[in-house]
Amino acid sequence: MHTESRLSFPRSFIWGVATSAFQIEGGADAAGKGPSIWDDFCRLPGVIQDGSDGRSACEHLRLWEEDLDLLVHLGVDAYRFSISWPRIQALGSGPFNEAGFDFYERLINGMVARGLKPYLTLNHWDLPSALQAHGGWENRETVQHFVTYACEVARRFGDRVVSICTHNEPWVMAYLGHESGVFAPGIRNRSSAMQVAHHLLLSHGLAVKAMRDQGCKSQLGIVLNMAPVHPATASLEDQARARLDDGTGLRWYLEPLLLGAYPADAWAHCGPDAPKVQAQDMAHIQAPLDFLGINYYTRNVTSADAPWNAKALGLEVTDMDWEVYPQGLTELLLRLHQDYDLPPLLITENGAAYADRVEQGEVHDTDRQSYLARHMEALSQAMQKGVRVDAYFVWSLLDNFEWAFGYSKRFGIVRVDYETQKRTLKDSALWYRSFLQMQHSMRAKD
Ligand code: GCO
Repeated sequence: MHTESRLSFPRSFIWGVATSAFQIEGGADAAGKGPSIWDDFCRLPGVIQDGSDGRSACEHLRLWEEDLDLLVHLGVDAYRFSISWPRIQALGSGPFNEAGFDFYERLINGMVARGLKPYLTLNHWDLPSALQAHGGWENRETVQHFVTYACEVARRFGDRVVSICTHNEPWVMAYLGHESGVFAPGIRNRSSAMQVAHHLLLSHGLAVKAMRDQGCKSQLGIVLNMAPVHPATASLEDQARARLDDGTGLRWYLEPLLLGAYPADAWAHCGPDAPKVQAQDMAHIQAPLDFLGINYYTRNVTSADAPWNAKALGLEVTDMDWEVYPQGLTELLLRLHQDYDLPPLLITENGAAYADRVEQGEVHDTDRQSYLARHMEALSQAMQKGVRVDAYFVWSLLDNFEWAFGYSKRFGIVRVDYETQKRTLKDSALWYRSFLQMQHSMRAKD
């Protein structure tokens, strides 16, 4: 594979890997931790494909030093991780849990001591169950609890973490959590979903302002999942459908942040399910961003009749059956650059699940390596055309708990044997490592 030679990135570019708390930490009942909505959701029959849960996951709570050493071995500049809110505040309001804070204190200090830049996420979906008992994100009071939590984290860690992201993928929490119900908390109600989306955005804006007002030095922003939406055919129906899906899935989240308003076409489509928005909410949501994180995996193709099935059409797909479509990343970035006045962008997640095989202790995941290389090339193309992107994070460092798919899908560049918790670098990790060595030697020549 000679893709590397076509890749050109600024010397200051940040390379990393990403994980999230619930997917790797385990330690579900560690000292002082409260349950999260994902702990509860996993107990419902039939919702997790392999019947598993996050109780032990990758046991990162115990093995965090080994995992940080892996990051050093890979040669990444940065590590994107998330904090489990119920680990540091069992009920999501009231007293903070010092044992929980100790863990993140050691983890962050461990990164700093190893020369790794910490990129912290406050909410990667594991809301404290106690807040869900009062309506969770549908209840406007959760907004204020989140701001309190954010300010406490920023007060303790803001001097050491490079960046703080409020929410990871609000669309997933709103839509998958409250409309289709395939993710925690498993609610199926469109008007709840719309209200949740609004409260997530509002809590983001208020938290950013509050953290900034208290003098937090970290870069503050949010992470959205994004995909270009293509019509399956040139028919007017398919085109209209694609435009609407772009409105409800992408612009619904992006435009309040950047323009201070919901997109009119998607709003009209809400009908009676439109969220309740109070005076000043939109101004709060539009708080200036130091960065916007983008998680990119695939494109969406929409069709007015049968659902689009990339695999059945013989297109290249990953083990999630998501189409491999690297050019969509270039397209997406160029479109954003053209349509909006953007803050610096970060690619906060990009990666792929494949059904890896272990052969004599090795994993020759050329499919994942090729996926990553082609997406890095697509990123580099957009940057060469003038889009400012400051960082790229591979999803994920480790195989981990892939939500409703449990442990049946492997996204890691490092394999995890869940019986022994042994970590093994896959070929994709070795490739990323040598790519990073090249980047670093170019920097050293300056
Ligand atoms: C997301 C989440 C990750 C997932 C990954 C693969 O982007 O959905 O941030 O937690 O594991 O995306 O589905």
